[in-house]
Amino acid sequence: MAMPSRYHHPNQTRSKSSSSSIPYLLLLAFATFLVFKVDILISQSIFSARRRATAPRRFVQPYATTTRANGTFNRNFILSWGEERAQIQENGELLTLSLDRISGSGFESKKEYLFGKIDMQIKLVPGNSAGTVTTYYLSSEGSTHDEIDFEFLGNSSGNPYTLHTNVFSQGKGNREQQFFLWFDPTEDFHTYSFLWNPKCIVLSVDGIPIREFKNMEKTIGVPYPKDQPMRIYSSLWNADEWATQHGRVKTDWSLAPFTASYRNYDAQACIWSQRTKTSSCDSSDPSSEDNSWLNEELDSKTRERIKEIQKKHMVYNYCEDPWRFPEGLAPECLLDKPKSNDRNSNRISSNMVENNNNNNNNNNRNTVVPRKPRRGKRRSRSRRGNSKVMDSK
Ligand SMILES: *[C@@H]1O[C@H](CO)[C@@H](O)[C@H](O)[C@H]1NC(C)=O
Ligand SMILES: CC(=O)N[C@H]1CO[C@H](CO)[C@@H](O)[C@@H]1O
Repeated sequence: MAMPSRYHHPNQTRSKSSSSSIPYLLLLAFATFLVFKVDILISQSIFSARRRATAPRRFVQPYATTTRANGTFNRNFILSWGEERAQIQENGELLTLSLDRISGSGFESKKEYLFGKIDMQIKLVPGNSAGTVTTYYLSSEGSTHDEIDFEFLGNSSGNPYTLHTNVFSQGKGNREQQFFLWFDPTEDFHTYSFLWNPKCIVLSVDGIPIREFKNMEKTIGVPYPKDQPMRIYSSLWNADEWATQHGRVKTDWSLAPFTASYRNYDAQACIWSQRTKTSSCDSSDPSSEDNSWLNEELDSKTRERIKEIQKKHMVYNYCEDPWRFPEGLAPECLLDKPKSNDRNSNRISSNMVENNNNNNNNNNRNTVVPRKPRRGKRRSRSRRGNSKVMDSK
């Protein structure tokens, strides 16, 4: 620094004329300026370091204060696998999943729910999404798990996504219904909703119900998901060995990373406590919360509308696939058929087989019944994408 040089020659400085001290004064002024400047720099960097240290803490804080409306995804979900491929952005209001050759990614809800009305807006992988599958589902854990599925099977450019749906109860699924959507699900966000209450499960797209699974335990003994709490899960992964056109069209990795986006998550749901084995809806004051969704049921008009939608947009229905179920269709399938005068159920089911032959002349024995993407245990990472898929044929 400049300072010491002054002390090296104290006498010389004094004995010289005032004009010769000017450079020293300048030097002193410069040194003072430098010290001051460094001080500012140091204090600035301390400040920004502190800010950096506190920012992440704020980021993962599970509960926002009431003054902060942002942070929906941070509050409700964890990024469960795929490392940096899953990201929460825009103040916690946008979540993206991506898939590359090495891994897909996924997220899941922090909490478990026993019943809920849950909306999510999703924008799917655009362009050539062949081989990719975006899942969005509710699931409990264990070998006799319950599960309610939306799965989006990608396709080559210009060809439609398949919206695949299923309902598992006590470990048993085989209730696939598939749809082609009436819009391009990659162009914009669309809302996909679960209504799950003790009476029924309804899947809706942009508020339009496309599928209902009623609680028919009492009437025909079909198990209904009502005792096991579920989490919300979503993932984007590669399933090109089966997903697109029977596995004939593979993922084009030159287009990676593939990205799907989520926003406007909104839920009314009963939060399950593992510790007390109770649901928040049991204890909550019914007058303080609007839990009317817990008793919601479809009216006959809406059921008619579902039939219309299905007639137009459904491309696969387990209830119309006797080849796959030679031992007989699921009992709930026989209920939904229009009542004929003949009450003999055997007769009804044989009529159905004939109807199927007429209605589904495109659906022959080769109908793709998607192999279910199996998930690993909760929080298991890449295993989910790599795990064996079940061949239901
Ligand atoms: C992709 O498009 C083809 C042709 O339209 C269609 O047959 C198929 O079901 C679509 N979906 C998948 C997942 O292959
Ligand atoms: C849901 C919500 O409040 N979103 C807001 C988050 O913050 C940004 C600005 O930082 C707003 O534009 C959003 O509307």
